[in-house]
Amino acid sequence: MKGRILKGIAGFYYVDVPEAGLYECKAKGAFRKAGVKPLVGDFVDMAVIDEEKKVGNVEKIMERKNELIRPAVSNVDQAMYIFSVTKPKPNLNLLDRFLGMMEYQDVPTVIVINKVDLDTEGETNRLKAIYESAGYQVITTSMKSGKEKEILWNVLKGKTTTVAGPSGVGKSTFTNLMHGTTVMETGAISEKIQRGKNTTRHSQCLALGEDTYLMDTPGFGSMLIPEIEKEDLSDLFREFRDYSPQCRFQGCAHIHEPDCEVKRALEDGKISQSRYDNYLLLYEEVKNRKKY
Ligand SMILES: Nc1nc2c(ncn2[C@@H]2O[C@H](COP(=O)(O)OP(=O)(O)O)[C@@H](O)[C@H]2O)c(=O)[nH]1
Ligand SMILES: [Mg+2]
Ligand SMILES: [Zn+2]
Repeated sequence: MKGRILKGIAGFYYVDVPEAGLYECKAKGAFRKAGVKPLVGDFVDMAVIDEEKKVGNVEKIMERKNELIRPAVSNVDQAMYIFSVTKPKPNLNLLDRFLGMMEYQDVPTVIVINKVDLDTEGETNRLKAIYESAGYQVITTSMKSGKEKEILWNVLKGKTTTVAGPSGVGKSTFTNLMHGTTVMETGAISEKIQRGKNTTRHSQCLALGEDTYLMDTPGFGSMLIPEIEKEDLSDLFREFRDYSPQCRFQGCAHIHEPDCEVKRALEDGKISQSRYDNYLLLYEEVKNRKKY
């Protein structure tokens, strides 16, 4: 039977088979020998061992569309980064790190600014402008009111989306809101998975509907992918790529070099100061990072 790994804990993989339900599976020793580790998000072939107990074996892992490094999940179509206009206050440095990581892994990202009902200073529009001009889709919403439910659902529909963002911004509210629009039978699956939740947080995939999945992954945190070199960083700020080919020096870091088009774009207001400042911070961080 064909299914998808929605969760993995301590050597067990929970495989969702449409129509048939959720199976607790072990992976064949052959995978271990080949150095392949099944991932949350994998599409697999599964053999039933005990239908009553819903126990099976993962026989084959289908070719992956992609594989994220951290968190280790596969077959992700897009990322959604949620933050709130206030309560908690936005941390754009965290957001820019996240965007950089997703650029590095070629995962398109949609930005959601939540709690616009609490905005009294036009902060939402200021933030939206920064990221739209950087080339990102930005959705502003108040999850509490459920107003933009349709818009959000249309972004998710037919895709696997990994959701990230600081604590308290409304990620769980979002997940619940999206669950509300789903077909009944997937509800039971996600409940079963939720019940298995323990203190260590694991990545898990939530089936919202046919071909529509949310990935709830811990550990995006504030890290940068270790392989990123300072020379790579500029390309991870997508709007910089519009200007960097015209810099006088190849490999321009856009910091002290003369005739730098990125800095010119900054002066002209085409690149936002906040994005540029975070680039500088990350550049220093990567430069000074200890090599192991
Ligand atoms: N004012 C307001 N509060 C919200 C909104 N969305 C979520 N919240 C509240 O923010 C708090 C944190 O939400 P939660 O979904 O648990 O955030 P998470 O930590 O990212 O999962 C809860 O008390 C929610 O009710 C919103 O659009 N406006
Ligand atoms: Mg939550
Ligand atoms: Zn430059």
